[in-house]
Amino acid sequence: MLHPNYYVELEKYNKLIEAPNRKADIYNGIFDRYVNPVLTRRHIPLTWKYDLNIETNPFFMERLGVNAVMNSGAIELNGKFYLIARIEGADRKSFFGVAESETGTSGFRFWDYPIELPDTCPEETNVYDMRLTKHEDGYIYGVFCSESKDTKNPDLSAAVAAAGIVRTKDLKTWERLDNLKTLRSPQQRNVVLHPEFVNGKYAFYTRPMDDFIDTGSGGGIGFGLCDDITHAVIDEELITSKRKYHTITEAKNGAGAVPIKTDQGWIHIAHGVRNTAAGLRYVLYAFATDLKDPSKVIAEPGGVLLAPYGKERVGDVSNVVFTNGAIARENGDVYIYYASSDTRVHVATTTIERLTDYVFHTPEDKLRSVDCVKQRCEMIQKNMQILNGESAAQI
Ligand code: M1P
Repeated sequence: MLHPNYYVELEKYNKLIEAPNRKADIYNGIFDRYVNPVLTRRHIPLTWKYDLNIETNPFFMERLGVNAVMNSGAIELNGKFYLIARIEGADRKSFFGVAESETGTSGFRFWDYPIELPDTCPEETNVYDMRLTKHEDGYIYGVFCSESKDTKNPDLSAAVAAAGIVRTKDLKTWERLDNLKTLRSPQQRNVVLHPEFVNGKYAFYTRPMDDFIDTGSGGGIGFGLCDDITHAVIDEELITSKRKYHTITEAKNGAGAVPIKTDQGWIHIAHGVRNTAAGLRYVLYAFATDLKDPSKVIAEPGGVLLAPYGKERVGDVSNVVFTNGAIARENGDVYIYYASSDTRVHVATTTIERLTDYVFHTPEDKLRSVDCVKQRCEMIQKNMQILNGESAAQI
């Protein structure tokens, strides 16, 4: 028999999902943040957490709790917005669920069941952070981190990260392909499939790393080509956006959303990581690559595109924003889905026109204080001339 508390909790759940969202009153001219997150652990359907039967669950307890909903792949299909969220159970294992919305800024509702990926990899312990690519070959690909215990290392926490690959046409039926093999990098995370063929091959953004946490000798976001997506092997990885000393990417960086095609180049929204006394700080940054050669960086604004702000700064892994999904619509609107502090998912909206202006006209990082302050003073000086001209005109 159904527990009566179900209806009490259902009312709260529906109220949460039906709550409207609105733009936050924070201005930077680049994008708008929204007041409410679009997905949290409270968005998880009750049926995923509770045993609804009063006989087997008399106290209406959460039997299978959910800790967080975060890093989400994003795609638009038939005018609707879909997020493939990373859902972390109370048991620390992550899995994927599809949430659907009409507006992209509110009303995200999970489908009835989470995704059950084909179990082709017996050593795989954890899966997370799926990037969704609508590829020109007609499939939608999901590339995610497939994590296993490092059995060669006696440290209990030692793990190996690889890129798992699935494909689908409808987000319902998933075919699992072989994990990506990168012959020169022992570990991979933050791998993204480029939406178009490059020189007739599948192209991946990679993140070469020597270790599970430290990228070590990995110099930044990699790029590699492969012939066969069903047994994907990359021999050589070129470095596109490089890690640089005393910048937001010093400790590591990684590809985020699938690059957005514009008239002037591919726009990438990635994450950069620096180390601080309070631990790693993750922020989003953007850069553009050449339309014909997407490995070639043609514009890289200095500094942060989006950093953790206010409540976003606190969560399971504080001081983190992370994206693995953005939707660019035909009308030019762009929805950037980003998680804060490995705990919840937000949206920021902008347009292709604004993003292009940001990427191509924001000054680059001059890398040294003396040059950075000079860069700023030059802008101030021009502004002073404009302001003085205005005041003179008013006299
Ligand atoms: O905890 C912050 C992020 O850490 C990892 O990112 P990266 O591989 O760049 O360090 C990922 O595990 C990501 O899921 C997580 O949000």
